[in-house]
Amino acid sequence: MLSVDVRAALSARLPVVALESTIIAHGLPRPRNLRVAVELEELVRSAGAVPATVAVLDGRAHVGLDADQLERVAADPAVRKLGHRDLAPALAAGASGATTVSATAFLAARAGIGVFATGGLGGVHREWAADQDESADLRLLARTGITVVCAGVKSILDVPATLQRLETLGVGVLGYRTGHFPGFYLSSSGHPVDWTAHSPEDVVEVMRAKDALGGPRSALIVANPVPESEQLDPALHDRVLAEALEACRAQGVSGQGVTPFLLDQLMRRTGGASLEANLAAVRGNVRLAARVAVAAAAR
Ligand code: PSU
Ligand code: MN
Repeated sequence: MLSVDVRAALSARLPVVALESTIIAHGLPRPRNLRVAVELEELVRSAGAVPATVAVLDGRAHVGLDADQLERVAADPAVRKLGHRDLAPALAAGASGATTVSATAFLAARAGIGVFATGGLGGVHREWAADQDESADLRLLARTGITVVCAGVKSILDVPATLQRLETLGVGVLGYRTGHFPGFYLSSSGHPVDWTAHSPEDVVEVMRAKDALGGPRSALIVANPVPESEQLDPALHDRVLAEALEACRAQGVSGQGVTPFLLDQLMRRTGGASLEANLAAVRGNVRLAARVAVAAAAR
């Protein structure tokens, strides 16, 4: 279901930016999460684009939420976490849930939205050899034509393995004004990227070339680093990350619970500093996604 605003914008070919809701419902503490959700939508609007936050409410998939719906996603503890594969059972059961990158990208692309902003993508987890935990985000992006602006993948993951998987899956990666893949809380993960875009127009040129080439649909990842002045202190990051991973192992957290658990652990163990870096990254991504959507609509 498209909101009135989103439907009008798409039919007038105005710029629209999709936003995911899992970061709101399960990635940020209440009640700050609602303020952030509202702020992110406002950032899109002030850049001249229309925000389309995606979620499932009472068994209906929504692309674009009104203020009450956004509040429900942020405040209702019954809101589940929905990946792409969870959409059908959630719709059938009349359930409500926040959408991850995989579910958001799927619903947004289906609605005709070309640009999507998030914090960090899911990816290959560090214990992959033991449990094969790899986010459904990667495979869904391998067959969905959408441009995703993110700050890389969360450092709780195995970053080089995730980059390798993206290559295998044929998902394009552009560093935004950087030759390195960002490290989510950190400006750089230390791993190089093959291609760099220097402006929103550069990104749009790649989107155009990709469309002109045709072939199987796949996503384009625009990897936008958090500014160095707003990144988490790298030494603090490395120390608390090791502790959080150990806590996850010790408490036997698995499956969908792993990502929210680790994000929460990092927040507590950095006294909230990881949260500030996370928010700075997301804000930057939302601003850049809006500029890309505006540049794409202008052509
Ligand atoms: N980035 C964040 N916070 C989050 C997520 C990403 O800063 O909460 C969410 C995204 O919705 C992403 C999901 O799609 O985590 C990945 O979860 P999993 O590893 O279970 O696939
Ligand atoms: Mn997982």
